[in-house]
Amino acid sequence: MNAENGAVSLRSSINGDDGTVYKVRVLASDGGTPPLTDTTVVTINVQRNLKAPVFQPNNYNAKILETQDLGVPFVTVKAKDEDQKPPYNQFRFAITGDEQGRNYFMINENNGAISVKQGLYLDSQKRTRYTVRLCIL
Ligand SMILES: [Ca+2]
Repeated sequence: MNAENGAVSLRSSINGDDGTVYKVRVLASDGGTPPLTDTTVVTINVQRNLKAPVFQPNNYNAKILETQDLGVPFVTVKAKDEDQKPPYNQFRFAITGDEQGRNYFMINENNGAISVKQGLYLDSQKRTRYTVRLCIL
């Protein structure tokens, strides 16, 4: 702590320390004899979001029939976030990218299960390959 202006800064790295809340008691004293003082507590919450979630594996391939039942998962994606504590190791899934993925497919935001949202036989372009882009929130 800077004795002149009261600024609190880190003396050493807190990476690897398990604590997420630190309480620092701060004393102010004047130049009188005896000095008059007051104390306060500064509570410091450390956000430990050091790692981004990562899909494991990076790419998925699935083969389904044109008549795949709607809402029945046919592939489930997985991801991992190596942060130690919630909420920093929690995440949700979403479909992103162009409309081809979002029109025909949906994902369970919690468990990553992907299913068909709209019958593929309705696709006027009769595509046989769809690319679904996913993101982790
Ligand atoms: Ca994280």
